Amino acid sequence: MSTRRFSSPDPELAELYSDLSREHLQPLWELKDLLTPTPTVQSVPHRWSAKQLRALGERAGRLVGIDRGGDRRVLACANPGLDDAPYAVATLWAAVQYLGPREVAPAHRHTPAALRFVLEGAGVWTLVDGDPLSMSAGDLILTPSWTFHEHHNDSDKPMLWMDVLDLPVVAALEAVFFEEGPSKQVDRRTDPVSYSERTYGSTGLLPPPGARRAPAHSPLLAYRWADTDRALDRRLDVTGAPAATMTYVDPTRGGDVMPTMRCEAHRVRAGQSSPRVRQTGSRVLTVFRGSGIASIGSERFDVAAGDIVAIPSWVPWHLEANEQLDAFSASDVPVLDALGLYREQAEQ
Ligand code: GTQ
Ligand code: FE2
Repeated sequence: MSTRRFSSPDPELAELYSDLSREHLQPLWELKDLLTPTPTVQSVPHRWSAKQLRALGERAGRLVGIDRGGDRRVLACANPGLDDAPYAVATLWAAVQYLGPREVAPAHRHTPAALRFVLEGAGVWTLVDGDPLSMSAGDLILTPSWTFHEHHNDSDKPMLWMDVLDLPVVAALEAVFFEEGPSKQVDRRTDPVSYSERTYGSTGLLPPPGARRAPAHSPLLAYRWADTDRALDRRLDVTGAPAATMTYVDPTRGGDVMPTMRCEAHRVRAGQSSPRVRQTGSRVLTVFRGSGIASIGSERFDVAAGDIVAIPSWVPWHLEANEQLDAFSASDVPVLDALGLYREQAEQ
């Protein structure tokens, strides 16, 4: 067992390299592409089409029981640039989860944090530490790090949504833990509205600080489409701009909803474009309504509702709308920000 051995035509150097290798040392002067002028980005721009995601999700629903593969029926977006890794971009897992009528995905928890953005349908409840969060089209649901979560489809129709997890980040930090849930939990699905929303879901109003929870993530765990829709409308109204982006925030801190992921809602007016930017950090974006083009680097993907696209680090991107385009995106920006590594640049 030795580390990589470098070669040289100079016999003395060759001998040095051989001895270095035996001692598990490598000479920096022979190491190329380590400190690059701009980021080396392995993942590539990519689009997963809603049509395929839905059709393949349904097929998996017919063929594969919920008890296979970690009690979740999930198809992971695997970026073609990342070899065989099941990651949509370098730092984010993105997937579609298919839950058939009356099916239950039982409780578990893990240190990677997750979020769900519901693309269509209604009738599923996610219980987060027992708190029942209903899931409907356009809603953002958080299942932060180490919270128990289980999904129940109480309806007669299958449902499909997008999951995003910070799994690649937590795996790189070698901090992945997983635990099965308690087999018996109090089921509060008869609660009309979650505790989380009743406590933290009134815009601009919070209980006294002493009565609040102070977890490392937003204590508000559900962000409803009606609120997002209104916020985007008002923003476009106020700015008169061709496009608007709104950031989902923790109402108690005003910061990102979870320490590792930023969530944003985007709206582009019909026939208009969002500003072209490049940013450090990776992003996955899904179209909620409308259609248009996701221009990512030199790629131009036609996109429509339910499509998922990968936007790798430092690749310029923007959206163009045919009819009004609404989209949701999640990125690792809070991580880059916390480490002083976030950069953003307007592009042509
Ligand atoms: O719903 O609990 O896409 O644990 C990947 C891992 C979803 C989930 C995923 C998970 C889940
Ligand atoms: Fe999970």
